[in-house]
Formats: sequence, C-alpha cells, structure tokens
Amino acid sequence: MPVYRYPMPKGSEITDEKMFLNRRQFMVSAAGFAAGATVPTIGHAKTIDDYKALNVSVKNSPYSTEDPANPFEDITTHNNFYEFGTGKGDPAANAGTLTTDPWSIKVGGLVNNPGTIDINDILNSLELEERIYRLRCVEAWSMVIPWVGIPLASVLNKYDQQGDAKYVSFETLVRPEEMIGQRNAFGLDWPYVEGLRLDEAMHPLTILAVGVYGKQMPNQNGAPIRLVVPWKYGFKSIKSIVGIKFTAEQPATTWNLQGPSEYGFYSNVNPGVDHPRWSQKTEKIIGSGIFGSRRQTEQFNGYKEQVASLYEGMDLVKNF
Ligand SMILES: Nc1nc2c(c(=O)[nH]1)N[C@H]1C(S)=C(S)[C@@H](COP(=O)(O)O)O[C@H]1N2
Ligand SMILES: [Mo]
Repeated sequence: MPVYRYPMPKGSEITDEKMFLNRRQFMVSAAGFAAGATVPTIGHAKTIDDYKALNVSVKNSPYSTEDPANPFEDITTHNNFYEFGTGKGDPAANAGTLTTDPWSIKVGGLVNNPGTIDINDILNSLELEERIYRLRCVEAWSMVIPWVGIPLASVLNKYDQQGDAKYVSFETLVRPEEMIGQRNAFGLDWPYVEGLRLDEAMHPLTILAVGVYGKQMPNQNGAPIRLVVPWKYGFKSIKSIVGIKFTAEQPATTWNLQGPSEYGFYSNVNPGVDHPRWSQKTEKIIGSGIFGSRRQTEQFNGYKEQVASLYEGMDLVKNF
C-alpha cells in the first residue's frame, strides 16, 4: 500500500452530515482554536491531535464552502466514472478491481524538466489540505464533498514551463483488464482526457485530490488522484490521472469530442446557458432528507467572486 498518513476511519466513524458538522464544531473548540482564528474548521473524521501525532500538517482552507457536506455514502455510491460503466451505481460496484499501487503521473509536453511524480510524494505532502467544495454535474445534480488535496499549482510549479505553454492536458489510466467500461463501447474513446487553460490550472481553487472525508480516495471517486475544478461542470474533474502535459494548443477533451454542441471546452457552470436537452437553472442535491431537494444553480457554481476575472472579455455563451 502507498504510505498514506491520513488516519483511516473505521466504518462506524463514517457519519452523516449532521454529525460531521457537529464534530467540526467540537473539534474547533476541543483543539482550542484561539478566538481570532479566521477559518476555524477542519472537517476530518478524526481529531486534530491524530494529525499532529502523524506529523501531517492539515491546513484549514478559506476556500471551503459552509454548505453542509453530503454523507460519505452519497459521495461514494452516486458516481460518474464511465471506465466502470455508465450507471450511477456502476463505479461503486465495479471499481474495486482497480489497482492503485504503484501509481505515478508522467509530466511532460512544453517543459524543460519533464519527469514522473510518484503518488507517495503527494500522499505525504505537507501541503495537503481539506477543501469542502460544491460539485455540479452537467446532468443537473450536485453534491458537497470534503476533498483532501493539494493545489494543482504547487505541483505544476515544479516544472519549468516553456514560453509557449498556454494549456494543461490530463489523461486517465487505460487498463481495460481492470476497467470494465473500457472493454465496452459507449461512444467514448479511451483514455478519458481533459484540459484547462494554464491560468485556470494555476488558480488556487484548482486541486489534485487524493482523499475524501480524511480517507484515501475511494476507487469510484478517481483513486488514487483526480482533478477537482469546482466552478466547472463535473466532467472537467478528471479521475485516476496518469499523465499531465503542458501544451500550446487547446487540448482535446473527452465530452467535447463526444458532443461539441453540448459540452464546451470551458464548461463553466452557468445557469444562463441551458444544455441543448435540459435546463441548467436548477440542480438536484443528491441524497435524502435535507439533501434530495432542488436548488438554484449559481454562476460559476458559486465561485464567481474568485474566478470571474479569468474570463473578462470572453463571451460566456459562445465559449460555454
Ligand atoms: N476518467 C473519468 N473522469 C471523470 C468521469 C469519467 O467518466 N471518467 N466522469 C466525470 C463526471 S461527468 C463527473 S460529474 C465527476 C464525478 O465525480 P464523483 O463521482 O467523484 O462525484 O467525475 C468526472 N471525472
Ligand atoms: Mo458529470
């Protein structure tokens, strides 16, 4: 197994969102966060002392939403991961076959020092932090997920980019013997590929996530490492990454290749631009109870203040 210093909660510790929130409040006071601490929340499933004992620096993040996080069960049973089938339950049912150790990511393209990242270097990074983000799927459903990750920028910054690098492309593992969906034809070509403009990739909200709820990334969520870009439709957040490249041209992306009139390269969440086959004005919050209702979809998925400046002067309808 890769070395992963996050404590692994036992099944009994996997709580619903209410306990999660209570625990956050408890931990804030139990850990004696001084009055004046501006971002006093850490939502992991164990106490701050556990992290101290493990010598892991888990930073609080001003980027986390205050919205209640979905239960672990929602996050790990309602998934899109076509490499394991097209049904929402298929990834949970089929992704157990994926081997995630050893795992490395090849970094290349327009850089002077191409190389390979060993997943353990990220799993042990002192820069890991929790980011509680909204995830809005283009299919008009959403969840709130407490990721554990590292800013993508801090990984990309280790590479000496060449001047003409303007975009970053990503690709998922191809291993049909372990990925049942890759043995079937759904009209998608493998590998699943995605891309961002370089400034989007370097934005502090963009992370490479290696965990959920303080646990190592479940296979169905894109183990061992996946992208999370919270202001874009979920399909931009590519899972189980094995390759990253700096490019001069806008990279091809899987869903855009599949349906260019329905899935743009930018795909910023936008209630003002409907999908040709359905409205994007509202979204179903996955789950039951306080989850399970609908809410208004927000421009840039609620991250407008942080990201709108990236798109100044761009026609967000044409460049959807
Ligand atoms: N490799 C790969 N990455 C992928 C997908 C996929 O099918 N294959 N689905 C995308 C879609 S459509 C969404 S909504 C999110 C879902 O992430 P989650 O299952 O962790 O909620 O993953 C994205 N990343
Ligand atoms: Mo999605």
